[in-house]
Amino acid sequence: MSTRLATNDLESFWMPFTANRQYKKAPRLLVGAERMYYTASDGRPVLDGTSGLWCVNAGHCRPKIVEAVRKQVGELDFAGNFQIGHPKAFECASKLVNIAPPGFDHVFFTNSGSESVETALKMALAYHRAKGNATKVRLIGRERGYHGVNFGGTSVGGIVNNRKMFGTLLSGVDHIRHTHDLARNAFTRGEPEHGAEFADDLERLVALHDASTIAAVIVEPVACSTGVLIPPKGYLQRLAAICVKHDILLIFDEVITAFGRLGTPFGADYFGVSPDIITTAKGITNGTIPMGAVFVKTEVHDAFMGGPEEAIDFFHGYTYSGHPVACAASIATLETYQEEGLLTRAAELAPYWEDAIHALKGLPHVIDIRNIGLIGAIEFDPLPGEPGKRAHTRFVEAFERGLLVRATGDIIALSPPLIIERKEIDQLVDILSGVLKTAA
Ligand code: PXG
Ligand code: PLP
Repeated sequence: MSTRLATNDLESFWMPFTANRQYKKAPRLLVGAERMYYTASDGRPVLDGTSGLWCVNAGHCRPKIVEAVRKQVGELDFAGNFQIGHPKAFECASKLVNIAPPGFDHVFFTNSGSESVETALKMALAYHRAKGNATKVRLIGRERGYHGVNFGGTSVGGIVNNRKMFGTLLSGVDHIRHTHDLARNAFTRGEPEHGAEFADDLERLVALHDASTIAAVIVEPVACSTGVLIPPKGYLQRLAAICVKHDILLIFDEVITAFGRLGTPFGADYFGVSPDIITTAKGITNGTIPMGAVFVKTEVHDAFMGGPEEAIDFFHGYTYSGHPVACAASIATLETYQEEGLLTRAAELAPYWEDAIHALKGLPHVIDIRNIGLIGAIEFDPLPGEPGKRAHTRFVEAFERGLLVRATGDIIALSPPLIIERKEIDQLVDILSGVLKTAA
């Protein structure tokens, strides 16, 4: 099979979240992968410092998952789940519930993080309506939040470039402030000391809109896409308490933090905070097959079950909700996580990881280094008038030197597969350090 592309072959594909014209002048192509490494189209190994796009938690092309997909696609390629079903979806849901935080006893399947977010937001609105609180219709997000790219997620999201071109978005949405505070928290190891009081910003919105109009608050426990903003100590606990006080549902968007990224199965476990709804995707199938799932507390689920038994309880679902191949991939993924202890492995590696990436302090233009679980971020002072360029240059240079990182704004985010070994952490930091020392 040819791994080279003629230049004109690149034109048809309008790539997502990409500077298409720039990329196509000097494309970076991946043609294979195994465990911790990609293979680039020129045959070079590239250490995966980002688990693909935060999803390949068990490393690439794991035989058990590959085999489960192969077998399923030849046995039952497709079966829907609208008023009919297939066993793998039930098996997958109950296995997921088994590793979920206490109280989360139902899952609703989707095909992506974006769809999980839309599902959760609609669920929150319908929940209050079913409980007789029909005025609770507002949705609250947070500045710098990322909740996917569909209209609901774009509306509650708080990244300006993801919003500003797309009109008025959903009505009745507001945002609490973000938690980034370099002045007080730069170079903190783990959770920042300062900023629990930022949670009180929700009280400001309650005072403005009245709690009787607010359905839900959605936040990422760790805001990863925007450049890894780690919640200050006590912040999430305080946010949860304010939600309880005002009968506002708390949605944790754990598309990245679920499935072991922080060293616990879910971010909710890590922070000891119990939300009402949890959105997931990515690591649910180790990135092998697109899939998402919304985890729901008993109380939320049961609010939908008050109507006649023959009435549909939630008018929502996707053609591919609970797709057999995705379910097979997910079951095999969960088995792999369990057999190899991957849902907690990040906790063992976290101290080594923390020391390794904080060693980059002092290199040119580095203004902050952040870490939690097996996540890291390095923030650069922006080039005057050219925001994002410094991180992009370093991302390209790292790729040339055999390391895949993710650039977002002037931040490099790191999230290697949870199977990473100490020597590979050393390799990652060595390459990065070489890049940071020499890049323009
Ligand atoms: N919520 C959160 C918290 C996410 O991180 C989504 C929703 C949307 O998921 P889908 O599957 O629809 O993409 C995400 C996805 C990056 C990056 O480099 C992050 C995501 C996706 C692509 C790139 O930070 N997060
Ligand atoms: N658009 C049309 C015309 C459809 O018929 C459907 C599904 O039947 C959809 C959109 C939604 O597609 P999906 O269920 O894959 O999200």
